[in-house]
Amino acid sequence: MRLSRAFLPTLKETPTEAQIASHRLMLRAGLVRQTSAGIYAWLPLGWRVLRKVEQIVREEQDRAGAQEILMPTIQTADLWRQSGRYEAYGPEMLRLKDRHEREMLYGPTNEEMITDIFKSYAKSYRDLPRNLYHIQWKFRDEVRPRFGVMRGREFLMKDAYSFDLDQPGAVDSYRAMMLAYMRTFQRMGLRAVPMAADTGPIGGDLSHEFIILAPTGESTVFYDADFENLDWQKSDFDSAKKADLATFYQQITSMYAATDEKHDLGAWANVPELRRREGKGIEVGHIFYFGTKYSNAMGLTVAGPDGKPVVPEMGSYGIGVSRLVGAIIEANHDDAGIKWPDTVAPFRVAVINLKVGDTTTDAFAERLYGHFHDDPMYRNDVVYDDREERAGAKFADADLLGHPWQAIVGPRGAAAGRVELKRRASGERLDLSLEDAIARIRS
Ligand code: 5CA
Repeated sequence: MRLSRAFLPTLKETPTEAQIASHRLMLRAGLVRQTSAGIYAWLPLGWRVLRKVEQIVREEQDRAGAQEILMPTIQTADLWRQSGRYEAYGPEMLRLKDRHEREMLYGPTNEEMITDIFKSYAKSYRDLPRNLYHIQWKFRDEVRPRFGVMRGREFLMKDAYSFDLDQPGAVDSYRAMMLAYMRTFQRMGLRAVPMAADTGPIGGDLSHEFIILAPTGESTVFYDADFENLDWQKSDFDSAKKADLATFYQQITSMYAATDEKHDLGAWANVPELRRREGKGIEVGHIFYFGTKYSNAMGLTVAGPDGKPVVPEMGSYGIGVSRLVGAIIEANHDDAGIKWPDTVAPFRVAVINLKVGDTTTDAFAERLYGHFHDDPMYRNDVVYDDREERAGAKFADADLLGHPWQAIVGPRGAAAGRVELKRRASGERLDLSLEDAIARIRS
């Protein structure tokens, strides 16, 4: 993508309505545009990030054995009357009427709908276990939408729903999702800590919140340093194997993790001093085991192995996909702007031409841009700053937008066949030949 032709609007001034870094940066870097309170349009840069975050979530759900579907945003009130949540949900639910005066709503979550769909097809214990998920916009009429996409009214959520024959099966499904979550957040360059949590209006008796660590997070957390060190991508845990899931769950729940309110000084003292960490965090995911709460209410039964009807055990598993974009910025920024982790960056590489119009510089920069642009693996991931702008303005924009690799081409370097390669996250700068710069980015 050539910046001279792109719609990537940035703001010079710091927007006054934004109270936190990610909200400020998302507005300044032109990721989103608020269209009404708590409702946002995603501009090209933000949309690219949102899709990358969504794709990582999708790959890890699939890997854990969940299957993707897509349910609608609009639901009928009747479904929610069956579970008793239509009245109970209160003013957070956006209620609508169609032209026939039928009561509808914009879905805040989908337990009722998925149970109703599953009920239409599942007949016997052989149809279990199953886990179905979708990634869809939700609406919750929050009293105080704030912090940009972190607490919106319309927001993108991944919600998965598991159906099992019995309680031990449901616990395995729950553990498989927990492992998937650890892998998901780590792939986005985040450090996540699961915390035993209250279940709230979703109901149930086993629940964890996933808090990602960010210095500007809202809640204080106490946690074991191993949460920073363990590599869940390389871990041998197999989400298809019950024994692996049990070992994983044992390992993860034996590591200390608590928020402010639940901090247990007895237990904290038992954590070796070198492994005690205190930090700030943001909730990005929440998982629940709630047994037969919805299957009972919605009349879901299947024939068990002995022919007798069984009410399946369920769980639901949410990730705030749009919130994650804000949370990733909270965890990765400085005064100059965003520092995207490579896996979610809108563009992995930026080629910055410092003297557009100079024949040697143009030719050299075009060669570098062309190299990545001609490669299907990189074509969508390279941006070329070919604007007729001052060098200072280009550097400032590149840092604000947070491109992980910035290949800077000036007239002197171009004449000598050299590129200045800057790593946004560390600030490291290297003076390299064109070939070495390419090799470095690709490694
Ligand atoms: N049905 C369950 C799990 S599928 C559920 O709705 N859980 S939840 O209420 O905890 O929401 C799941 C995730 O959505 C939260 O962890 C949070 O990351 C995100 N989320 C919730 N409310 C908002 C909001 N107003 N704005 C942005 N993200 C939100």
